[in-house]
Amino acid sequence: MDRDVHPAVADAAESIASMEIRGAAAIADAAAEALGERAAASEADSPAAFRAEMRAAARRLHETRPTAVSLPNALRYVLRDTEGDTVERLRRSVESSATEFRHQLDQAQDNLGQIGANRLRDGDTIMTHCHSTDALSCVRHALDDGKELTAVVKETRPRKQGHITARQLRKLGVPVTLIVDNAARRYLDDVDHVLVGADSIAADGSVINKIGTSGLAVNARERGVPVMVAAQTLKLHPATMTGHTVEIEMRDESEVLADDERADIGRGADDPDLAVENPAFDVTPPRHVDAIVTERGQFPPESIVTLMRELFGDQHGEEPWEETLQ
Ligand code: RI2
Repeated sequence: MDRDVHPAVADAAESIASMEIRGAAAIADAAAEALGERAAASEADSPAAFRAEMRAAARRLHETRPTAVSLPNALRYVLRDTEGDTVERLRRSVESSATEFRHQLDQAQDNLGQIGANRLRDGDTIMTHCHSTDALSCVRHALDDGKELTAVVKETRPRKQGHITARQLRKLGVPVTLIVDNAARRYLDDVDHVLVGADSIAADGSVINKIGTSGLAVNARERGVPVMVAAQTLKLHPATMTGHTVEIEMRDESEVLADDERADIGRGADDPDLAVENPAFDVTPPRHVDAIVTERGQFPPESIVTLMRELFGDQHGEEPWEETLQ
Protein backbone atom coordinates (compact mmCIF):
# COMPACT_ATOMS: atom_id res chain seq x y z
CA MET A 1 0.00 0.00 0.00
CA ASP A 2 1.23 3.51 -0.82
CA ARG A 3 2.14 5.37 2.33
CA ASP A 4 1.40 8.76 0.77
CA VAL A 5 -2.16 7.94 -0.19
CA HIS A 6 -4.76 10.47 0.97
CA PRO A 7 -7.29 9.48 3.71
CA ALA A 8 -10.26 9.96 1.34
CA VAL A 9 -8.68 7.44 -1.03
CA ALA A 10 -7.55 5.09 1.73
CA ASP A 11 -11.07 5.07 3.22
CA ALA A 12 -12.72 4.38 -0.14
CA ALA A 13 -10.21 1.62 -0.91
CA GLU A 14 -10.76 0.05 2.50
CA SER A 15 -14.55 0.14 2.07
CA ILE A 16 -14.29 -1.47 -1.38
CA ALA A 17 -11.88 -4.19 -0.23
CA SER A 18 -14.00 -5.06 2.81
CA MET A 19 -17.16 -4.98 0.62
CA GLU A 20 -18.79 -2.34 2.78
CA ILE A 21 -19.14 -0.71 -0.64
CA ARG A 22 -19.94 -3.47 -3.10
CA GLY A 23 -21.56 -4.11 -6.45
CA ALA A 24 -19.73 -3.23 -9.65
CA ALA A 25 -21.53 0.08 -10.21
CA ALA A 26 -21.18 1.23 -6.59
CA ILE A 27 -17.47 0.40 -6.61
CA ALA A 28 -16.94 2.50 -9.75
CA ASP A 29 -18.95 5.34 -8.27
CA ALA A 30 -16.94 5.29 -5.02
CA ALA A 31 -13.64 5.21 -6.92
CA ALA A 32 -14.61 8.21 -9.06
CA GLU A 33 -15.77 10.11 -6.00
CA ALA A 34 -12.50 9.36 -4.19
CA LEU A 35 -10.43 10.62 -7.15
CA GLY A 36 -12.50 13.81 -7.19
CA GLU A 37 -11.96 14.30 -3.46
CA ARG A 38 -8.27 13.61 -3.82
CA ALA A 39 -7.97 16.22 -6.54
CA ALA A 40 -9.91 18.75 -4.46
CA ALA A 41 -7.62 18.19 -1.45
CA SER A 42 -4.37 18.34 -3.41
CA GLU A 43 -1.67 20.74 -2.24
CA ALA A 44 0.68 19.77 -5.06
CA ASP A 45 3.12 22.48 -6.09
CA SER A 46 3.54 21.34 -9.68
CA PRO A 47 1.56 19.50 -12.38
CA ALA A 48 4.02 16.59 -12.08
CA ALA A 49 3.41 16.33 -8.33
CA PHE A 50 -0.35 16.49 -8.90
CA ARG A 51 -0.18 13.69 -11.47
CA ALA A 52 1.90 11.58 -9.09
CA GLU A 53 -0.74 12.02 -6.38
CA MET A 54 -3.51 10.97 -8.73
CA ARG A 55 -1.46 7.99 -9.91
CA ALA A 56 -0.93 6.86 -6.32
CA ALA A 57 -4.64 7.24 -5.64
CA ALA A 58 -5.59 5.26 -8.74
CA ARG A 59 -3.11 2.54 -7.85
CA ARG A 60 -4.49 2.19 -4.33
CA LEU A 61 -8.07 1.95 -5.61
CA HIS A 62 -7.13 -0.41 -8.44
CA GLU A 63 -5.52 -2.97 -6.15
CA THR A 64 -8.66 -3.47 -4.02
CA ARG A 65 -10.69 -5.96 -6.05
CA PRO A 66 -9.62 -7.50 -9.36
CA THR A 67 -12.75 -8.75 -11.13
CA ALA A 68 -15.24 -5.92 -11.64
CA VAL A 69 -13.93 -4.02 -14.67
CA SER A 70 -16.12 -1.07 -13.74
CA LEU A 71 -13.34 -0.08 -11.33
CA PRO A 72 -10.48 0.31 -13.87
CA ASN A 73 -12.95 1.69 -16.40
CA ALA A 74 -13.87 4.39 -13.86
CA LEU A 75 -10.23 5.22 -13.09
CA ARG A 76 -9.49 5.45 -16.81
CA TYR A 77 -12.47 7.68 -17.50
CA VAL A 78 -11.64 10.12 -14.73
CA LEU A 79 -7.88 10.30 -15.26
CA ARG A 80 -7.32 9.82 -18.98
CA ASP A 81 -7.00 13.04 -20.96
CA THR A 82 -6.58 15.07 -17.79
CA GLU A 83 -5.87 18.49 -19.23
CA GLY A 84 -4.15 21.56 -17.88
CA ASP A 85 -0.74 23.12 -17.53
CA THR A 86 -1.34 24.30 -13.97
CA VAL A 87 -2.33 22.40 -10.85
CA GLU A 88 -5.55 24.38 -10.66
CA ARG A 89 -6.58 23.44 -14.21
CA LEU A 90 -5.67 19.80 -13.64
CA ARG A 91 -7.65 19.77 -10.42
CA ARG A 92 -10.73 21.18 -12.13
CA SER A 93 -10.36 18.71 -14.98
CA VAL A 94 -10.29 15.69 -12.62
CA GLU A 95 -13.14 17.03 -10.50
CA SER A 96 -15.38 17.63 -13.50
CA SER A 97 -14.55 14.24 -15.04
CA ALA A 98 -15.43 12.53 -11.76
CA THR A 99 -18.73 14.38 -11.52
CA GLU A 100 -19.54 13.66 -15.17
CA PHE A 101 -18.68 9.97 -14.74
CA ARG A 102 -20.96 9.59 -11.72
CA HIS A 103 -23.81 11.33 -13.50
CA GLN A 104 -23.42 9.10 -16.57
CA LEU A 105 -23.40 6.03 -14.39
CA ASP A 106 -26.79 6.93 -12.89
CA GLN A 107 -28.14 7.85 -16.29
CA ALA A 108 -26.93 4.60 -17.87
CA GLN A 109 -28.53 2.54 -15.13
CA ASP A 110 -31.80 4.35 -15.63
CA ASN A 111 -31.75 3.92 -19.42
CA LEU A 112 -30.79 0.27 -19.08
CA GLY A 113 -33.70 -0.25 -16.70
CA GLN A 114 -36.16 1.11 -19.24
CA ILE A 115 -34.86 -1.28 -21.87
CA GLY A 116 -34.73 -4.29 -19.56
CA ALA A 117 -38.26 -3.60 -18.33
CA ASN A 118 -39.55 -4.21 -21.85
CA ARG A 119 -38.50 -7.86 -21.56
CA LEU A 120 -40.60 -8.33 -18.42
CA ARG A 121 -44.35 -8.91 -18.82
CA ASP A 122 -47.15 -8.24 -16.42
CA GLY A 123 -47.45 -11.19 -14.04
CA ASP A 124 -43.92 -12.52 -14.61
CA THR A 125 -41.79 -14.14 -11.94
CA ILE A 126 -38.06 -13.48 -11.91
CA MET A 127 -35.29 -15.42 -10.21
CA THR A 128 -32.36 -13.35 -8.94
CA HIS A 129 -28.84 -14.17 -7.84
CA CYS A 130 -26.78 -11.91 -5.57
CA HIS A 131 -27.61 -8.21 -5.63
CA SER A 132 -27.32 -6.08 -8.73
CA THR A 133 -28.43 -2.46 -8.99
CA ASP A 134 -28.52 -2.78 -12.79
CA ALA A 135 -30.89 -5.76 -12.52
CA LEU A 136 -33.07 -3.99 -9.98
CA SER A 137 -33.32 -0.98 -12.27
CA CYS A 138 -35.12 -3.23 -14.80
CA VAL A 139 -37.54 -4.36 -12.10
CA ARG A 140 -38.14 -0.80 -10.90
CA HIS A 141 -38.98 0.38 -14.42
CA ALA A 142 -41.28 -2.57 -15.07
CA LEU A 143 -43.17 -1.71 -11.89
CA ASP A 144 -43.31 1.95 -12.95
CA ASP A 145 -44.84 0.74 -16.23
CA GLY A 146 -47.64 -0.78 -14.15
CA LYS A 147 -46.53 -4.42 -14.40
CA GLU A 148 -46.85 -6.77 -11.46
CA LEU A 149 -43.88 -9.02 -10.76
CA THR A 150 -42.98 -11.66 -8.20
CA ALA A 151 -39.49 -12.83 -7.34
CA VAL A 152 -37.67 -15.95 -6.28
CA VAL A 153 -34.52 -14.66 -4.62
CA LYS A 154 -31.46 -16.84 -4.16
CA GLU A 155 -29.74 -16.33 -0.83
CA THR A 156 -26.29 -16.29 -2.52
CA ARG A 157 -23.69 -17.81 -0.27
CA PRO A 158 -21.29 -17.09 1.24
CA ARG A 159 -22.18 -13.45 1.98
CA LYS A 160 -25.94 -13.75 1.48
CA GLN A 161 -26.22 -10.68 -0.72
CA GLY A 162 -29.58 -12.06 -1.84
CA HIS A 163 -30.90 -10.60 1.39
CA ILE A 164 -30.17 -7.10 0.05
CA THR A 165 -32.14 -7.94 -3.10
CA ALA A 166 -35.01 -9.36 -1.05
CA ARG A 167 -35.12 -6.26 1.14
CA GLN A 168 -35.13 -3.89 -1.83
CA LEU A 169 -37.76 -5.88 -3.71
CA ARG A 170 -40.00 -5.92 -0.67
CA LYS A 171 -39.58 -2.14 -0.37
CA LEU A 172 -40.80 -1.91 -3.95
CA GLY A 173 -43.79 -4.07 -3.00
CA VAL A 174 -42.67 -7.16 -4.95
CA PRO A 175 -43.69 -10.46 -3.30
CA VAL A 176 -40.49 -12.42 -2.57
CA THR A 177 -39.77 -16.10 -2.00
CA LEU A 178 -36.28 -16.46 -0.53
CA ILE A 179 -34.53 -19.78 -1.22
CA VAL A 180 -31.13 -21.28 -0.49
CA ASP A 181 -28.90 -21.56 -3.53
CA ASN A 182 -29.23 -25.33 -3.68
CA ALA A 183 -32.99 -25.04 -4.20
CA ALA A 184 -32.74 -22.98 -7.39
CA ARG A 185 -33.34 -25.81 -9.89
CA ARG A 186 -36.46 -26.92 -8.07
CA TYR A 187 -37.96 -23.44 -8.45
CA LEU A 188 -36.93 -22.79 -12.05
CA ASP A 189 -40.18 -24.26 -13.37
CA ASP A 190 -42.02 -21.47 -11.54
CA VAL A 191 -40.08 -18.57 -13.04
CA ASP A 192 -40.19 -16.70 -16.37
CA HIS A 193 -36.73 -15.10 -16.32
CA VAL A 194 -33.44 -15.45 -14.56
CA LEU A 195 -32.31 -11.84 -14.04
CA VAL A 196 -28.75 -11.16 -12.91
CA GLY A 197 -26.12 -8.43 -13.12
CA ALA A 198 -22.48 -8.65 -14.15
CA ASP A 199 -19.10 -7.61 -12.84
CA SER A 200 -17.41 -7.93 -16.23
CA ILE A 201 -18.42 -8.97 -19.73
CA ALA A 202 -15.74 -10.48 -21.95
CA ALA A 203 -15.38 -9.88 -25.67
CA ASP A 204 -16.78 -13.32 -26.53
CA GLY A 205 -19.95 -12.52 -24.54
CA SER A 206 -19.00 -14.50 -21.45
CA VAL A 207 -20.54 -13.05 -18.31
CA ILE A 208 -18.44 -12.82 -15.16
CA ASN A 209 -20.77 -12.53 -12.19
CA LYS A 210 -21.21 -13.70 -8.60
CA ILE A 211 -20.18 -17.30 -7.99
CA GLY A 212 -23.10 -19.60 -8.76
CA THR A 213 -24.35 -17.66 -11.79
CA SER A 214 -22.96 -20.18 -14.29
CA GLY A 215 -24.61 -23.18 -12.63
CA LEU A 216 -27.88 -21.29 -12.47
CA ALA A 217 -27.61 -20.40 -16.16
CA VAL A 218 -26.93 -24.02 -17.16
CA ASN A 219 -29.97 -25.18 -15.20
CA ALA A 220 -32.10 -22.38 -16.63
CA ARG A 221 -31.11 -23.32 -20.18
CA GLU A 222 -32.03 -26.95 -19.48
CA ARG A 223 -35.44 -25.81 -18.19
CA GLY A 224 -35.98 -23.33 -21.04
CA VAL A 225 -35.95 -20.27 -18.79
CA PRO A 226 -34.34 -17.24 -20.46
CA VAL A 227 -31.31 -15.72 -18.77
CA MET A 228 -31.14 -11.93 -18.89
CA VAL A 229 -28.02 -10.09 -17.82
CA ALA A 230 -28.41 -6.42 -16.90
CA ALA A 231 -25.06 -4.72 -17.34
CA GLN A 232 -24.33 -1.16 -18.32
CA THR A 233 -21.47 -0.73 -20.79
CA LEU A 234 -19.16 0.16 -17.91
CA LYS A 235 -19.03 -3.62 -17.31
CA LEU A 236 -17.51 -4.32 -20.74
CA HIS A 237 -13.94 -5.50 -20.28
CA PRO A 238 -11.79 -3.89 -23.00
CA ALA A 239 -8.64 -5.95 -22.33
CA THR A 240 -10.48 -9.14 -23.32
CA MET A 241 -10.52 -7.85 -26.91
CA THR A 242 -6.77 -8.44 -26.99
CA GLY A 243 -6.79 -11.85 -25.38
CA HIS A 244 -6.50 -10.99 -21.70
CA THR A 245 -8.58 -13.02 -19.30
CA VAL A 246 -10.56 -11.72 -16.34
CA GLU A 247 -9.01 -12.43 -12.97
CA ILE A 248 -11.40 -14.13 -10.58
CA GLU A 249 -11.15 -12.75 -7.06
CA MET A 250 -10.44 -15.32 -4.36
CA ARG A 251 -11.72 -14.07 -1.01
CA ASP A 252 -10.83 -14.99 2.54
CA GLU A 253 -11.81 -18.44 3.80
CA SER A 254 -13.38 -16.86 6.90
CA GLU A 255 -16.38 -15.92 4.71
CA VAL A 256 -17.00 -19.66 4.30
CA LEU A 257 -15.69 -21.26 7.48
CA ALA A 258 -15.37 -19.70 10.94
CA ASP A 259 -12.26 -20.43 13.01
CA ASP A 260 -14.12 -22.69 15.45
CA GLU A 261 -15.68 -24.62 12.55
CA ARG A 262 -12.22 -25.08 11.02
CA ALA A 263 -10.90 -26.42 14.31
CA ASP A 264 -13.87 -28.75 14.56
CA ILE A 265 -13.55 -30.16 11.03
CA GLY A 266 -9.77 -30.31 10.74
CA ARG A 267 -7.09 -31.95 12.76
CA GLY A 268 -6.79 -28.91 15.01
CA ALA A 269 -7.17 -25.23 14.11
CA ASP A 270 -4.19 -25.11 11.76
CA ASP A 271 -4.64 -28.34 9.80
CA PRO A 272 -2.56 -27.68 6.64
CA ASP A 273 -4.46 -30.35 4.72
CA LEU A 274 -7.86 -28.77 5.16
CA ALA A 275 -8.24 -26.34 2.27
CA VAL A 276 -11.08 -23.88 1.82
CA GLU A 277 -11.49 -22.02 -1.47
CA ASN A 278 -13.69 -18.98 -1.83
CA PRO A 279 -13.91 -17.74 -5.43
CA ALA A 280 -16.19 -14.68 -5.56
CA PHE A 281 -17.14 -15.00 -9.24
CA ASP A 282 -17.55 -17.44 -12.10
CA VAL A 283 -17.79 -17.31 -15.87
CA THR A 284 -21.03 -18.04 -17.70
CA PRO A 285 -20.38 -18.87 -21.36
CA PRO A 286 -22.40 -16.92 -23.95
CA ARG A 287 -24.39 -19.98 -25.05
CA HIS A 288 -26.18 -19.96 -21.68
CA VAL A 289 -27.15 -16.29 -21.83
CA ASP A 290 -30.12 -15.01 -23.83
CA ALA A 291 -29.61 -11.26 -23.68
CA ILE A 292 -27.24 -8.68 -22.29
CA VAL A 293 -29.22 -5.54 -21.55
CA THR A 294 -27.19 -2.32 -21.63
CA GLU A 295 -28.10 1.36 -21.77
CA ARG A 296 -27.34 1.12 -25.50
CA GLY A 297 -29.90 -1.59 -26.13
CA GLN A 298 -30.10 -5.33 -25.64
CA PHE A 299 -27.56 -7.61 -27.32
CA PRO A 300 -27.18 -11.31 -27.92
CA PRO A 301 -23.96 -12.06 -25.99
CA GLU A 302 -22.06 -13.07 -29.13
CA SER A 303 -22.52 -9.60 -30.63
CA ILE A 304 -21.41 -7.58 -27.61
CA VAL A 305 -17.91 -7.32 -29.05
CA THR A 306 -19.23 -4.89 -31.68
CA LEU A 307 -20.34 -2.50 -28.97
CA MET A 308 -17.11 -3.07 -27.07
CA ARG A 309 -15.05 -2.11 -30.11
CA GLU A 310 -17.13 0.99 -30.69
CA LEU A 311 -16.79 2.17 -27.08
CA PHE A 312 -13.29 1.03 -26.12
CA GLY A 313 -11.58 0.10 -29.39
CA ASP A 314 -9.19 3.01 -29.63
CA GLN A 315 -7.77 2.84 -26.12
CA HIS A 316 -4.00 2.67 -26.12
CA GLY A 317 -1.18 3.63 -23.87
CA GLU A 318 -0.39 3.30 -20.23
CA GLU A 319 -3.03 2.91 -17.61
CA PRO A 320 -3.52 5.75 -15.11
CA TRP A 321 -2.55 3.51 -12.18
CA GLU A 322 0.70 2.31 -13.72
CA GLU A 323 4.01 3.26 -12.10
CA THR A 324 5.65 4.52 -15.28
CA LEU A 325 3.03 7.10 -16.22
CA GLN A 326 4.37 10.69 -15.97
P1 RI2 B 1 -24.35 -3.87 -10.01
C1 RI2 B 1 -21.71 -7.81 -7.52
O1 RI2 B 1 -20.45 -8.21 -7.07
C2 RI2 B 1 -22.59 -8.95 -7.98
O2 RI2 B 1 -21.85 -9.98 -8.61
C3 RI2 B 1 -23.51 -8.22 -8.94
O3 RI2 B 1 -24.19 -9.07 -9.83
C4 RI2 B 1 -22.51 -7.31 -9.64
O4 RI2 B 1 -21.62 -6.88 -8.61
C5 RI2 B 1 -23.09 -6.13 -10.36
O5 RI2 B 1 -23.69 -5.23 -9.47
P2 RI2 B 1 -19.97 -7.96 -5.53
O6 RI2 B 1 -19.34 -6.58 -5.48
O7 RI2 B 1 -23.25 -3.05 -10.62
O8 RI2 B 1 -21.17 -8.08 -4.63
O9 RI2 B 1 -25.40 -4.24 -11.02
O10 RI2 B 1 -18.95 -9.03 -5.24
O11 RI2 B 1 -24.93 -3.22 -8.78
